[in-house]
Amino acid sequence: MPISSEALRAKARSVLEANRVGSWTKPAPHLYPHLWSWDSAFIAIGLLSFDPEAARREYQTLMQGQWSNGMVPHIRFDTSIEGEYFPDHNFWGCDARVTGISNSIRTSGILQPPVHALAATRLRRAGVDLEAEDFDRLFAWHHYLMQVRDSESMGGITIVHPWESGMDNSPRWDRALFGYELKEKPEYKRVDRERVEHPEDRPGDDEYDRYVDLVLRLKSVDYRVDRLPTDYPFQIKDVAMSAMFAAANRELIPWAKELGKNSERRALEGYQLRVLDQWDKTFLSKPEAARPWYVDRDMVRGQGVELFSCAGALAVLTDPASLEAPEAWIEDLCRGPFAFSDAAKRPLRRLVASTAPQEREVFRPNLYWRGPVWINIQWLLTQGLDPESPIAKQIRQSSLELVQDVGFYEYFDPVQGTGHGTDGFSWTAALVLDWLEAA
Ligand code: 9WN
Repeated sequence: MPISSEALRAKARSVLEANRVGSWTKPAPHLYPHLWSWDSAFIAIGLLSFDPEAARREYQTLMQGQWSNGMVPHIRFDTSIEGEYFPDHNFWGCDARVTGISNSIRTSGILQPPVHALAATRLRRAGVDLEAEDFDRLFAWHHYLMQVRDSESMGGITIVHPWESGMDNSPRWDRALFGYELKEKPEYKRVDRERVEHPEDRPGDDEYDRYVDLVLRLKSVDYRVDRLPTDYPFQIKDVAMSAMFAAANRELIPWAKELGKNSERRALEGYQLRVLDQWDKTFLSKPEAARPWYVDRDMVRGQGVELFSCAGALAVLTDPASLEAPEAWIEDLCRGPFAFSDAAKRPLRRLVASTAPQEREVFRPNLYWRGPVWINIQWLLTQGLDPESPIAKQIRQSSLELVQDVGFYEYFDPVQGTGHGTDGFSWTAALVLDWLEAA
């Protein structure tokens, strides 16, 4: 079906406007009432198409949550509201003693994927005036990721909680999450399931028990990942996060040059080499396989997390030596492990599901990161591919058609072709705007 660009653009814009709270934007009207890190980076990119000044404010509000150690936290809370989201800022307990920044800014104690430099670069290319201080913040963020989250110098970012990945209940985490004994069921009350049409599309209580247990363990060391006890059960080098890091880090190098920041430039070049030189050693699944595939590395168990998920496909952002033709590779994956059965109601043949349909035991087409198609993943894939290639055009076109037909949902069931999670989802709108702008 042809895309009606003007109508889609107007609807996308109204989604972002409806979710706007002063200088920043909620990911969704009811389910997510605070500022989320990678959401706001995507939102800033979308805002560029109609309000560059709002894009700058969004981006800077997000980055002002940065801790004094460089970490950009996954949530910056709106402290004027209470009880609308669990866990709230009181539960996290990240006050100035923990964050090293003013008590007037309350955040969570973990991170999300480092797409921030991608957003900053897009803003700068569009003529938004970012300052040297904005560069310094990004540099401190990348330095933190390499120093604290890659303390072994393996060239990959370690996450310590599934929420850090942004792909919370992905089956990638099942073994690590359920592979340790939960000594005591934590006390808490979740509110997310009251805020969606289909509560069964959200992660289960078993998962939440462990999400909360991990938060409590992290809280006991003031979220200092460099001080985690040796028995901390969830430590995984995240292949998607590391690919996003490499793509974002690459963008920072010319900015450092432009500012004449030579020691920072050298450090960033060093980070880039660290990731690229060791990419295959850290993430390549089976070196002898005809088709390369990339998986997370479980640092506790010392093994790869063998699974076909969208995370491995995001290697296109990194440009590793083992990946000769990323476009042909994605085409091949879409015909192989990511192919949908012929019974699928929608022609989503060129979209990459969060978990590959071939992973029959764990694939659930409507359940969050266990199968649905997410728009930010399709967008990230298109950033790593030649924009003129047929596959990049197909991913973009199929995504736009899906949103046009179904709505601005959080995620989409690729078998039924239906929208799930929350409606009015900001990054779906933002990235649609960006694609329309680029067309
Ligand atoms: C936990 C806001 C966030 C996204 C994540 C998505 C979901 C939160 C939740 O919503 O996670 O951080 O409560 O489920 O998984 O990617 O950033 O949209």
